[in-house]
Amino acid sequence: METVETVVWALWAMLPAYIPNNAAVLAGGGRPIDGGRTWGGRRVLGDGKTWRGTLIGTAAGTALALALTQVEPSVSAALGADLPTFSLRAGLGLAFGAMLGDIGASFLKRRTGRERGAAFPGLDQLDFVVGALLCALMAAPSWFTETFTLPVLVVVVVATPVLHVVTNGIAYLLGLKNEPW
Ligand code: CTP
Ligand code: K
Ligand code: MG
Repeated sequence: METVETVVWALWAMLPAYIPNNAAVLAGGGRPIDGGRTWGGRRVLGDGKTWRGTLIGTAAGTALALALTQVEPSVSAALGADLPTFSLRAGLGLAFGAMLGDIGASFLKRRTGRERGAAFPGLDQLDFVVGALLCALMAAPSWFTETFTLPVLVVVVVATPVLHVVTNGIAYLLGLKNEPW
Protein backbone atom coordinates (compact mmCIF):
# COMPACT_ATOMS: atom_id res chain seq x y z
CA MET A 1 0.00 0.00 0.00
CA GLU A 2 1.07 3.56 -0.66
CA THR A 3 1.51 5.88 2.30
CA VAL A 4 -1.67 7.89 1.65
CA GLU A 5 -3.67 4.69 1.24
CA THR A 6 -2.26 3.33 4.49
CA VAL A 7 -3.24 6.52 6.36
CA VAL A 8 -6.79 6.52 4.94
CA TRP A 9 -7.15 2.80 5.69
CA ALA A 10 -5.88 3.24 9.27
CA LEU A 11 -8.14 6.21 10.08
CA TRP A 12 -11.18 4.48 8.57
CA ALA A 13 -10.44 1.30 10.51
CA MET A 14 -10.17 3.29 13.75
CA LEU A 15 -13.31 5.43 13.30
CA PRO A 16 -15.46 3.08 15.44
CA ALA A 17 -12.87 3.56 18.21
CA TYR A 18 -12.67 7.36 17.82
CA ILE A 19 -16.39 8.03 18.24
CA PRO A 20 -17.22 6.33 21.59
CA ASN A 21 -15.36 8.71 23.91
CA ASN A 22 -16.81 11.74 22.15
CA ALA A 23 -20.31 10.27 22.28
CA ALA A 24 -19.77 9.63 26.00
CA VAL A 25 -18.91 13.29 26.54
CA LEU A 26 -22.25 14.25 24.95
CA ALA A 27 -24.26 11.46 26.58
CA GLY A 28 -22.51 11.12 29.93
CA GLY A 29 -24.07 11.66 33.30
CA GLY A 30 -26.08 9.65 35.74
CA ARG A 31 -24.78 6.87 37.91
CA PRO A 32 -21.01 6.45 38.04
CA ILE A 33 -19.77 2.92 37.32
CA ASP A 34 -17.94 2.75 40.63
CA GLY A 35 -21.14 3.68 42.49
CA GLY A 36 -19.16 6.27 44.47
CA ARG A 37 -16.90 3.63 46.01
CA THR A 38 -13.36 4.45 47.04
CA TRP A 39 -10.15 2.44 47.23
CA GLY A 40 -7.18 3.60 49.24
CA GLY A 41 -9.06 6.80 50.09
CA ARG A 42 -9.70 7.72 46.47
CA ARG A 43 -12.54 6.99 44.07
CA VAL A 44 -12.13 3.73 42.19
CA LEU A 45 -12.92 5.46 38.86
CA GLY A 46 -14.66 8.77 39.64
CA ASP A 47 -17.80 10.55 38.49
CA GLY A 48 -16.44 10.93 34.95
CA LYS A 49 -17.06 7.24 34.11
CA THR A 50 -20.80 6.56 33.97
CA TRP A 51 -22.95 3.63 32.86
CA ARG A 52 -24.86 5.83 30.42
CA GLY A 53 -21.75 7.30 28.82
CA THR A 54 -20.17 3.87 28.44
CA LEU A 55 -23.30 2.28 26.99
CA ILE A 56 -24.08 5.08 24.55
CA GLY A 57 -20.42 5.43 23.55
CA THR A 58 -20.19 1.70 22.81
CA ALA A 59 -23.47 1.75 20.89
CA ALA A 60 -22.41 4.79 18.85
CA GLY A 61 -19.08 3.24 17.84
CA THR A 62 -20.68 -0.09 16.95
CA ALA A 63 -23.44 1.59 14.93
CA LEU A 64 -20.83 3.61 13.08
CA ALA A 65 -18.89 0.43 12.23
CA LEU A 66 -22.02 -1.13 10.73
CA ALA A 67 -22.84 2.06 8.81
CA LEU A 68 -19.27 2.29 7.45
CA THR A 69 -19.57 -1.30 6.25
CA GLN A 70 -22.74 -0.38 4.35
CA VAL A 71 -21.16 2.59 2.56
CA GLU A 72 -17.71 1.02 2.08
CA PRO A 73 -18.23 -0.05 -1.57
CA SER A 74 -19.28 3.42 -2.70
CA VAL A 75 -16.63 5.23 -0.64
CA SER A 76 -13.90 2.88 -1.87
CA ALA A 77 -15.06 3.37 -5.46
CA ALA A 78 -15.17 7.16 -5.08
CA LEU A 79 -11.65 7.25 -3.61
CA GLY A 80 -10.32 4.66 -5.99
CA ALA A 81 -9.11 2.86 -2.89
CA ASP A 82 -9.85 -0.23 -0.87
CA LEU A 83 -11.19 0.25 2.66
CA PRO A 84 -11.87 -2.27 5.42
CA THR A 85 -15.35 -3.40 6.47
CA PHE A 86 -16.41 -4.36 10.00
CA SER A 87 -18.15 -7.43 11.34
CA LEU A 88 -20.38 -6.86 14.36
CA ARG A 89 -17.70 -8.44 16.54
CA ALA A 90 -15.01 -6.17 15.09
CA GLY A 91 -17.10 -3.02 15.57
CA LEU A 92 -18.16 -3.95 19.07
CA GLY A 93 -14.58 -4.86 19.99
CA LEU A 94 -13.24 -1.50 18.81
CA ALA A 95 -16.02 0.55 20.41
CA PHE A 96 -16.24 -1.22 23.76
CA GLY A 97 -12.45 -1.51 23.89
CA ALA A 98 -12.10 2.25 23.44
CA MET A 99 -14.41 2.81 26.42
CA LEU A 100 -12.59 0.16 28.49
CA GLY A 101 -9.21 1.74 27.76
CA ASP A 102 -10.50 5.12 28.92
CA ILE A 103 -11.97 3.55 32.07
CA GLY A 104 -8.66 1.79 32.74
CA ALA A 105 -6.88 5.14 32.42
CA SER A 106 -9.22 6.73 34.99
CA PHE A 107 -8.47 3.84 37.33
CA LEU A 108 -4.74 4.54 36.96
CA LYS A 109 -5.27 8.29 37.36
CA ARG A 110 -7.11 7.80 40.66
CA ARG A 111 -4.41 5.40 41.94
CA THR A 112 -1.75 8.01 41.17
CA GLY A 113 -3.62 10.75 43.04
CA ARG A 114 -5.02 12.57 39.99
CA GLU A 115 -8.47 14.06 40.50
CA ARG A 116 -11.25 13.83 37.93
CA GLY A 117 -10.32 15.81 34.84
CA ALA A 118 -6.59 15.90 35.63
CA ALA A 119 -4.31 15.40 32.64
CA PHE A 120 -2.06 12.37 32.26
CA PRO A 121 -0.11 13.14 29.07
CA GLY A 122 0.45 10.09 26.93
CA LEU A 123 -2.12 7.98 28.70
CA ASP A 124 -4.95 10.39 27.79
CA GLN A 125 -4.12 10.15 24.09
CA LEU A 126 -3.49 6.43 23.80
CA ASP A 127 -5.63 4.70 26.46
CA PHE A 128 -8.57 4.15 24.14
CA VAL A 129 -6.31 3.06 21.24
CA VAL A 130 -4.71 0.31 23.30
CA GLY A 131 -8.12 -0.77 24.66
CA ALA A 132 -9.73 -0.78 21.22
CA LEU A 133 -6.93 -2.72 19.55
CA LEU A 134 -6.69 -5.34 22.32
CA CYS A 135 -10.45 -5.88 22.43
CA ALA A 136 -10.73 -6.07 18.65
CA LEU A 137 -7.89 -8.59 18.61
CA MET A 138 -9.74 -10.75 21.12
CA ALA A 139 -13.20 -10.33 19.57
CA ALA A 140 -12.21 -10.75 15.90
CA PRO A 141 -8.65 -12.14 15.62
CA SER A 142 -8.54 -12.90 11.89
CA TRP A 143 -10.24 -9.59 10.98
CA PHE A 144 -7.72 -7.84 13.22
CA THR A 145 -4.60 -9.34 11.66
CA GLU A 146 -5.90 -8.65 8.14
CA THR A 147 -6.84 -5.05 8.97
CA PHE A 148 -4.08 -3.93 11.31
CA THR A 149 -0.86 -4.81 9.56
CA LEU A 150 2.34 -3.35 11.03
CA PRO A 151 2.38 -0.17 8.85
CA VAL A 152 -1.28 0.45 9.71
CA LEU A 153 -0.54 0.08 13.42
CA VAL A 154 2.33 2.56 13.12
CA VAL A 155 0.00 5.11 11.49
CA VAL A 156 -2.61 4.55 14.22
CA VAL A 157 -0.13 5.10 17.04
CA VAL A 158 1.33 8.24 15.43
CA ALA A 159 -1.85 9.85 14.07
CA THR A 160 -4.29 9.14 16.89
CA PRO A 161 -2.72 11.41 19.54
CA VAL A 162 -2.75 14.27 17.03
CA LEU A 163 -6.42 13.69 16.20
CA HIS A 164 -7.26 13.31 19.88
CA VAL A 165 -5.67 16.64 20.78
CA VAL A 166 -7.50 18.39 17.92
CA THR A 167 -10.98 16.90 18.60
CA ASN A 168 -10.76 17.45 22.35
CA GLY A 169 -9.57 21.01 21.79
CA ILE A 170 -12.61 21.64 19.60
CA ALA A 171 -14.96 20.02 22.17
CA TYR A 172 -13.44 22.26 24.86
CA LEU A 173 -13.83 25.42 22.76
CA LEU A 174 -17.46 24.46 22.05
CA GLY A 175 -18.02 24.15 25.80
CA LEU A 176 -18.78 20.42 25.57
CA LYS A 177 -15.80 19.35 27.62
CA ASN A 178 -14.43 20.83 30.85
CA GLU A 179 -10.77 20.39 29.89
CA PRO A 180 -9.07 20.32 26.50
CA TRP A 181 -7.70 16.74 27.07
N1 CTP B 1 -18.06 10.05 30.20
C1 CTP B 1 -18.97 9.13 30.73
N2 CTP B 1 -18.67 7.78 30.75
C2 CTP B 1 -17.49 7.34 30.27
C3 CTP B 1 -16.55 8.25 29.74
C4 CTP B 1 -16.86 9.61 29.73
O1 CTP B 1 -20.06 9.51 31.16
N3 CTP B 1 -17.24 6.02 30.28
C5 CTP B 1 -18.42 11.49 30.19
C6 CTP B 1 -18.36 12.12 31.58
O2 CTP B 1 -19.38 13.09 31.67
C7 CTP B 1 -16.98 12.75 31.59
C8 CTP B 1 -16.84 13.25 30.16
O3 CTP B 1 -17.51 12.24 29.38
O4 CTP B 1 -16.86 13.79 32.53
C9 CTP B 1 -15.41 13.45 29.70
O5 CTP B 1 -14.72 12.22 29.67
P1 CTP B 1 -13.25 12.09 30.28
O6 CTP B 1 -12.42 13.25 29.90
O7 CTP B 1 -12.77 10.73 29.92
O8 CTP B 1 -13.55 12.09 31.87
P2 CTP B 1 -13.12 13.09 33.02
O9 CTP B 1 -14.35 13.72 33.58
O10 CTP B 1 -12.01 13.96 32.58
O11 CTP B 1 -12.61 12.11 34.15
P3 CTP B 1 -11.21 11.31 34.26
O12 CTP B 1 -10.27 12.18 35.00
O13 CTP B 1 -11.58 10.10 35.02
O14 CTP B 1 -10.77 10.98 32.86
K1 K C 1 -10.08 10.35 29.24
MG1 MG D 1 -10.99 14.33 30.93
